[in-house]
Amino acid sequence: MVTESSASFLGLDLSTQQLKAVIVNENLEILHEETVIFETHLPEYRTNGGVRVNKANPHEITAPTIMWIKALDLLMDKLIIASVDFSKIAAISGTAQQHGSVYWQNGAEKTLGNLDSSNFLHTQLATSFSVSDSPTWMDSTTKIECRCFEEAVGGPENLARITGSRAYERFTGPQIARISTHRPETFKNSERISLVSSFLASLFLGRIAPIDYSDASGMNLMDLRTKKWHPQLLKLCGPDIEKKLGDPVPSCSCLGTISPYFVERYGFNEKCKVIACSGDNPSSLIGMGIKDDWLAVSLGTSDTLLIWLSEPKTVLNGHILCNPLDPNAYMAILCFKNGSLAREKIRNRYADKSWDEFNELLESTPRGNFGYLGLHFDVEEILIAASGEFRYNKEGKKLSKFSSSEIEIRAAIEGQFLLRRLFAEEIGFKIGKGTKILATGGASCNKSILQVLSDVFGCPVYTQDNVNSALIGAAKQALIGFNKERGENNRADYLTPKLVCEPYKNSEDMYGPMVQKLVQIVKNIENESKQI
Ligand code: ADP
Ligand code: XUL
Repeated sequence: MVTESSASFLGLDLSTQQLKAVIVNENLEILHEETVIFETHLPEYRTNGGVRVNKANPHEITAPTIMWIKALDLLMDKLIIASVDFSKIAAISGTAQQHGSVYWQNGAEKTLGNLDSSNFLHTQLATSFSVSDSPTWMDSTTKIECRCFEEAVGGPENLARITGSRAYERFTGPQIARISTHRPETFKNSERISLVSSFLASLFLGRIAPIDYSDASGMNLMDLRTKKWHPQLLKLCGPDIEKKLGDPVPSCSCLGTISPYFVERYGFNEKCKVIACSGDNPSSLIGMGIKDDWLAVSLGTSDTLLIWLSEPKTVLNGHILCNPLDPNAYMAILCFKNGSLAREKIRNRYADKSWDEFNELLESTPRGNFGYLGLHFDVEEILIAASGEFRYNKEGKKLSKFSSSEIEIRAAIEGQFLLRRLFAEEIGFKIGKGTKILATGGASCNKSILQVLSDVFGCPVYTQDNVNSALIGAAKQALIGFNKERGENNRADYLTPKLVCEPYKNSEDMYGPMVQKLVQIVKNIENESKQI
């Protein structure tokens, strides 16, 4: 039975489409949850799915910064209506879309520290941003800046070794560099620059919050090993950038106590701690509670793999971030755009739009699918520069179609997971005794699909009740930071995954060689795509 008698913790998730809050107790049991959806609850900002695409330049994808603040005002009101006792909240933390940037106007920090508790935040902070529309992680206007970042340190491989990623258009360093070159006056008038996560923390702190190490590693700016901004890369971002960014801090560190605004307006305890916020991927890692030998596989719109690493590998495919739980460890993110949408396409085409029929057909085919393999890149894949449909037989010969719906279905699902395994191994994930997969996201309710995942990786697959791992991760950050501040150790066992499937005996004999074969197939596909 969940009671509200003890301390509680507030976690927020400022994602692309919505702002969510969860309040949990010390056992991470959920007491309240509220959501504000930008497109529907704040239609006055005219976003699609929380963002605006510039018609004249479709690569420019932004979100009105003030909309995020108004969403917080609305969310707080929803929590009042839900009778939340704010005085019991011991600590707050948050998570947000990674890579986006917020530009505070000169004088904004002063305004933030002197807010009138009888008024909304969004009315008081309306003129606090020098750039009114924040570049988001979906923005890809920075091709030129990306090349400059790579050239500045001697090429993509060096940039990946230093910062954890080669230059990516959505990364914050190139975003900031673009603003400083295209809008020098605006840049000059920006007193501070935040990530979306540190911007969220700033609102609660009443001053500009530092960026945490994990989210900082999604900027192409920080040296992963020293955890300091890299001087040559910083230079590309414009004058006084060091002052504008401030020094990054360890994840889950306590930044201070909540601003008087929240104490007076909502009745927060003045001792309530604000814990550093982070990006949604690091927070998901925290929320899922995975460690060394766990692989987190999110089967959402796109498929994302999160991997715990003890060493920072240099990879040109994927991203290495500082680990939010262990200052000496790292984490890897592998994102595959063709996830659920590709599975849905296959279902619609070969299984009459029904997951039940899809599963029946999938289960009616043998593991290994007689060597038939399918790769479906309906949108250009991130880690493989290719798009289109590719089918192969056992000998690696290209085919235009397979002989039956069930072969098509198994070929596509095995192809997806073999590809994920190939990149996971390349990035340093070792499959062996004790390896476990934690599956999340929309498709993780499908046991037939999870069985293929289990067979291809040769390890058991678990799921967890809490689907929004980033949000629960944010609440857990609050709890971790609060305990650390009190000098107490954190328990590791808050969430208990449930075993769903185990691999069939000898599955490795089948899939091990198939992964090897895939190496050449991927090379061929990339070469073919280059020629088009
Ligand atoms: P997002 O990444 O946008 O948060 P979700 O994690 O909610 O997305 O996943 C949504 C996807 O889940 C849908 O596109 C749908 O294809 C997939 N899905 C839902 N139910 C099933 C099912 N029974 N089997 C396979 N996939 C499913
Ligand atoms: C990760 C990435 C997205 C964003 C938005 O590199 O771009 O996952 O964090 O959610």
